[in-house]
Amino acid sequence: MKLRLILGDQLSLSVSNLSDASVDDLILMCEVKQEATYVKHHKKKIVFVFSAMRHFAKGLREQGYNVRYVAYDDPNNTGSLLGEVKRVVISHDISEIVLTNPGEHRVLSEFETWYNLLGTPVTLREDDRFLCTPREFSTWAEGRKQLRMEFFYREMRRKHHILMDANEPVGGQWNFDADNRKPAPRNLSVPETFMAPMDDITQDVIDLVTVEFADHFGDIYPFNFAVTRPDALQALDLFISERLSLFGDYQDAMVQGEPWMYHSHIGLYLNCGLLTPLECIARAEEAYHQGHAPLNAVEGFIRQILGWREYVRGIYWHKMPEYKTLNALGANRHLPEFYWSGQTQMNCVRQCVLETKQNAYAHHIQRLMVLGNFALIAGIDPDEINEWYMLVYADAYEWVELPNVNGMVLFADGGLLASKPYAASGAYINKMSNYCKGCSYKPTIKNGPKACPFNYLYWDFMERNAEILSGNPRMGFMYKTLGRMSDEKRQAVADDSYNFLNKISPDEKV
Ligand code: FAD
Ligand code: DLZ
Ligand code: SF4
Repeated sequence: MKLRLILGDQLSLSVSNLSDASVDDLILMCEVKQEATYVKHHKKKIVFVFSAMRHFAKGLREQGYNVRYVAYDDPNNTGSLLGEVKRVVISHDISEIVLTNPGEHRVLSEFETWYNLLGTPVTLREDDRFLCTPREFSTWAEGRKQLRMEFFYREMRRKHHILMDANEPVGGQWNFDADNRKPAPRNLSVPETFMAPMDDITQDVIDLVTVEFADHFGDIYPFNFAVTRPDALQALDLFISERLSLFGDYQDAMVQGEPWMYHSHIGLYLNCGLLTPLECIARAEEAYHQGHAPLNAVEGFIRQILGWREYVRGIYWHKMPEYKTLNALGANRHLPEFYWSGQTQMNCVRQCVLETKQNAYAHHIQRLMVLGNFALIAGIDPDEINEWYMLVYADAYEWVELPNVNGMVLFADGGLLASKPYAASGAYINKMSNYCKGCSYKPTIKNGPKACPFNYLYWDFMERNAEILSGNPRMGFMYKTLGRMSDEKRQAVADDSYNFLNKISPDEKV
């Protein structure tokens, strides 16, 4: 018989190593310490992954497959993927181990050793749930100095014939961002996110995680994530019917007490396999053609999945393992304690951390322009902030987390992914959110004890990295502005930044 190992992010019936599965094969799924603790994942993420795994295994059994499911607290659980595969190989007559390429380089490197360690043939198959293979991406990337997402995205639109009018983009433009990204009006009434019912399987997992992962970050309750494909499809439907039409308009808006906004909240389902990218894209495209959502929203949403999601995965496989070691700006400050506790007077950071803790979710602009922007301009060590992003979000897997952090947020790849760092002062956060109203600092004050730390840290970041960044044509204007600043002003920026950064290092409350 063949052994088919299904990982916690391969929960799709269409996954390639199940495509020719027969009832005579053995399908192995295992909850292992190795995967649950290589970073100390948010408790809610572990509940989500384990419960989704258990539901998926149940579904396979109901279809007649022979499934060996090893629960975390099984006394014989070896704690590792190899250990569990070895137990099967020893006790069964296994002719071949059939795997689908994993989402993380770390796991792929491990799989590649298995034939030598086990002596049983190992076959690795493409993960064809993605719309661009690593090889196709590398072919596209070869010879290009800069790998701009926008050009990749256009090729993906053409290749998959999405939002196309023959050879032209629907609406005559590839990108409608000029119509998007408005701040939220005061009286906005955001619809509730999808809330899945909880069953006994999830309750069992919650009991397990409460005990076994007590020292991990995050809240388990409330637990409303879908853990089955039918529920994940309902979450998608709810997004399409209630939020998609305003997705573009408020894509970059942040409102205190509204963690979900008009985003889709499907990233965790896509990444573990409960939903497939093409079905999400098709539902959005259909909503446009039926007149239920405008083109700026639909194109913007599709670009995230067909463009950004595939593009960051391409970058990951094209550049790993070196990509993980990059630190172009030489950032080396320790991650401040408030990334865990939320205990800071910076209201924007506090709100985003506390929502992350409660929901294992923050929307893109919170991740990028608040939590990421702070890490960038304060010069936080890439390894420490990457570990943080990897463990706090329910949708985090290294193939998507790492390029977003090292490329988009930290500019640690020296500009391979982003043409310039996404650094911003308090003015941006004030424009796009209402956080500043409840803050001890003032976004309009540039220096001194009441000044928004993002203001002086922004200029301090520019000073600190002038050698690397001042030649960047997209930064020219900012460096001209810096050059025109008086010596007193530059000194005030340096002093305020020095004092502030010295306080966060020994974790004083700032
Ligand atoms: P929506 O805003 O509704 O977008 C729809 C879908 O598009 C998402 O579900 C996702 O699949 C895709 N998408 C959107 N933006 C991106 C992007 N930049 N990269 C890849 N896919 C994208 N996304 C993850 O899936 N896992 C991560 O670990 C992750 N870490 C991130 C870390 C940082 C610092 C930043 C700036 C972004 C990160 N993202 C990550 C991308 C994005 O923030 C999340 O995909 C999104 O917030 C998930 O919420 P949603 O499903 O409501 O997305
Ligand atoms: C995220 C995760 C967790 C928390 N636990 C498991 C697990 O116990 N067993 C498993 O097969 N997969 C788990 N996963 C998902 C894996 O970490 C993921 O498959 C790899 O990182 C490769 O992308
Ligand atoms: Fe954040 Fe500055 Fe606004 Fe406070 S004033 S919420 S620190 S941007």
